[in-house]
Amino acid sequence: MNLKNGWFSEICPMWPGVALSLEIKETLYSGKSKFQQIDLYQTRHHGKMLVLDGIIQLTEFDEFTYQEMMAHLPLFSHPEPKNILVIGGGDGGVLREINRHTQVEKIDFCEIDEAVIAVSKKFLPGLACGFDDPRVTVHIGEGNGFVKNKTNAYDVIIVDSSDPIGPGEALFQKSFYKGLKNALKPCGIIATQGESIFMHQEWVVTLARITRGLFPIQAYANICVPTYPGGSIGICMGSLGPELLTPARIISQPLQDQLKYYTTQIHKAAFVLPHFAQKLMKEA
Ligand code: SPD
Repeated sequence: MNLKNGWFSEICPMWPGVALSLEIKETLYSGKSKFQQIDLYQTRHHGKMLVLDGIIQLTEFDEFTYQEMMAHLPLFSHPEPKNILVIGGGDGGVLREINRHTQVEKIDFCEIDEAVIAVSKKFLPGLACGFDDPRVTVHIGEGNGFVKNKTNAYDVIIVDSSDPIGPGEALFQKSFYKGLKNALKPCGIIATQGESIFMHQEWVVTLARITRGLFPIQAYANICVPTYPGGSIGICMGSLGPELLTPARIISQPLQDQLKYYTTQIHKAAFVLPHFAQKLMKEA
């Protein structure tokens, strides 16, 4: 049981021997969907928190760091992103960020668990605010199967998955990445949840190997997320054309004013890795 004496502790075999604990004021929702246990807590100091199968997906305190970078890094790396696919991210945070891009014309949004969308719409309106945008089409189903039927369809694909245990597992396999590549237009870019350089080095290396084998340009970006294991998480990126390390377009002032984390400087800095992580990437 991860809720004890008013504290939630995130205990997971993927990061043995360490647990982040947050003080809970109230459980707002707790239920089992077809795929996973969904819990929504009001924490005492970090706003609301979404937990799937005992693992923290987001807190209102720091969700902007992850959602902004997952969306704006690939979208600003692409010279003209018009057709976008999002797999996962049923809370809607990444979608909220994509919707800020006025040149985007069409967004396919594929989420396996419609209950996550429903709970987020009810309890996290600050995140799940983009589903009614006329550019968005929601597909409920498995991401792997969805991309298999797509060829030459998207400028940018973003995979906002949970960890590679439970429903997210298929999204960390080479066959899935082959499907992503096939679904991209010739100059397309993918950005996938890339785990932590401190806590999940095997996964970071595995994803680097997979993407390097499939894409001419590959990179790993680091994001600070205080409530994720080790305080950071990565984005694994692959590109069929555009450079990734510097943005293809400079952000406009009105869009910059809406954001809290992403800037042109943060875009470049996110790819600057500590020496041990550079070595990991080289050896991958
Ligand atoms: N260890 C948790 C990783 C969760 C990544 N996905 C979060 C979804 C937020 N939109």
